[in-house]
Amino acid sequence: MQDQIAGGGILHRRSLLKAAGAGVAAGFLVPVRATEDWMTHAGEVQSEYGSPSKFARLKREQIGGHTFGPEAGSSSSPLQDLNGTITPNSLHFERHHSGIPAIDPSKHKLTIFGDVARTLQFNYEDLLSYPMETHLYFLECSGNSRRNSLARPLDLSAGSLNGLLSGSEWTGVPLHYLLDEAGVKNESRWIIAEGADAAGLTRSVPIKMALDNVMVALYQNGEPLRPAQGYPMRLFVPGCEGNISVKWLQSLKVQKTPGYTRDETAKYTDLLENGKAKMFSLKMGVKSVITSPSGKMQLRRKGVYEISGLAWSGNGAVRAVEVSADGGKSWAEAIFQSEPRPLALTRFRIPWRWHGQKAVLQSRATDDKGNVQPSRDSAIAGYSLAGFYHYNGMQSWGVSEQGMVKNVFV
Ligand SMILES: Nc1nc2c(c(=O)[nH]1)N[C@H]1C(S)=C(S)[C@@H](COP(=O)(O)O)O[C@H]1N2
Ligand SMILES: [Mo]
Repeated sequence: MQDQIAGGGILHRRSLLKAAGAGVAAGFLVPVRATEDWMTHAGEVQSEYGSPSKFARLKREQIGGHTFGPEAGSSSSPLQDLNGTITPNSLHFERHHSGIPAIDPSKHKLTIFGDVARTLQFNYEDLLSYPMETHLYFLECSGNSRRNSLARPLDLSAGSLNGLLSGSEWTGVPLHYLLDEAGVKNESRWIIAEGADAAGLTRSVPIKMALDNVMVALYQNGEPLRPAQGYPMRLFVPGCEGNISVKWLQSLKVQKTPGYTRDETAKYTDLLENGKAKMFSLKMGVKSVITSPSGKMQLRRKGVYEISGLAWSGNGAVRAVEVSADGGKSWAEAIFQSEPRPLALTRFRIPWRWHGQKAVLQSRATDDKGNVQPSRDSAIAGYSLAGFYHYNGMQSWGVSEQGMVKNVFV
């Protein structure tokens, strides 16, 4: 096994190509014939708005158990069925506290008020005429993967467990343009953002962040925001917990202190074991997850597989991802399939040979600030498990001798 570079069957980066080579060459020997139904008659006509192949069977997984009913629910991106780093808009994860409002943009306004030289009000058309910026960013709910902090591992898919995470190209108006125009007073430190949904979700954003890379997002992956993502406009705070990217944004109040709103006191604080709570822990930690092979999958043949996954960090860009197939005893550095960018999803891969052995697949990301993704034990140490947020421990997938892949704790 000269290609093996770490325990449990992790292979050198070129191994998969070599293994694939034989199969691809054989493929050319099969002649193409018009025997299939779809080659015998014309297909569907073109459409106004496209939809995926019915064979691709893509769907968001619904996450139940929300106390206040289905409108206070969420759905997760099917990470195991996607590749690349962009989540299609139709599969972007959703988290709504009071359902999706149907906002008519001609009746919606964004007001900037408080400690400013002048109160400003913008309508949708006004904002469309500002210069915009476009960036690739991830969005992750701080409750993502929280079920891995429970006592026992749940047998769920990668998307079900870790899919309150999506990656998009976000386009919008840099918030500092609007704040400059309003004239923020010197002693101001916080901006309180409020949504126009029935929940009136309200969060405080440090002004330093607001003047740095925060935007009022209007487009997602090239099209106007979907209602579920905040149409007609949302605040987008890169690298931070999803909750602070207030959807259906209707007001920004500039002030000296945080708002200490319901949404950042009763919830979205990190409760510690000693009964104290950390507030405003906004940045998402460095994290990664193997999306294939992953939970609920079945390996159907012995041979070489491509391990593929996503890595990201709220502190900057991902610098490296290591992969283990023997539960963390040995590691090898994965290859980046996509260019690592700050505050965006990065796709990694590495070949792996499975000959029927038991294995535990894990990935561990390091960001360019030197933060290393913790093990599950260190990720939960010191926190109260009642109401856990910001879980960024390593995801472990156990592979049985029969090829069943399952969420495990090691
Ligand atoms: N107004 C408003 N903004 C909101 C929410 C909400 O319920 N209402 N949910 C928040 C939470 S908890 C998250 S994780 C993200 C989810 O964004 P998405 O639904 O576009 O994925 O939006 C945030 N912004
Ligand atoms: Mo969230």
